[in-house]
Amino acid sequence: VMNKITTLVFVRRGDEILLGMKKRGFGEGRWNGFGGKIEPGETPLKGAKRELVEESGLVGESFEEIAHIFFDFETTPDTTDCTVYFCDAYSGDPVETEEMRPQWFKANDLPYKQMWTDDKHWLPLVLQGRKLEAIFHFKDFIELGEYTITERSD
Ligand code: 6OG
Repeated sequence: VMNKITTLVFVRRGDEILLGMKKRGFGEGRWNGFGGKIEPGETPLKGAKRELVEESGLVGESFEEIAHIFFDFETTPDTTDCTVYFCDAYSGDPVETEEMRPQWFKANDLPYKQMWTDDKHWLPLVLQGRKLEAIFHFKDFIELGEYTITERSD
């Protein structure tokens, strides 16, 4: 059993959110924030910053931790631990990379049908300013089973 430690960053610009269309690998064909597995010796924050540059070309200057999510799948023994951040200050312009094609979306009109099926349950809450702790049990890589979302008080 492996626990993958990952990060996920949602860059905000006014009432818009930058998402990337994942062009290859895990999550291919879906819009998501930018992120991936952290490297040995790296903190989640450092990993988040590195993945954001690698996948979007943006250098993030402020990160706010907004959620901590566990994902597991009935079809594999592996679990994913994901620390989620908002990034509200950055430099550079989004560039398409081999992994991701970036695009700005209105925060109140995100393409949930082309995102992971958990996102519509928790992203609207963090966009309202809540901080969350959540667990999502997936039946496979598409169908979501049970989940719990709790609000963090800190
Ligand atoms: P690599 O393993 O390709 O990074 N991730 C998920 N994001 C959402 N919204 N829902 C899920 O439901 C996810 N599972 C993984 C974490 C994978 C990236 O995808 C995120 C990482 O940012 C199952 O390096």
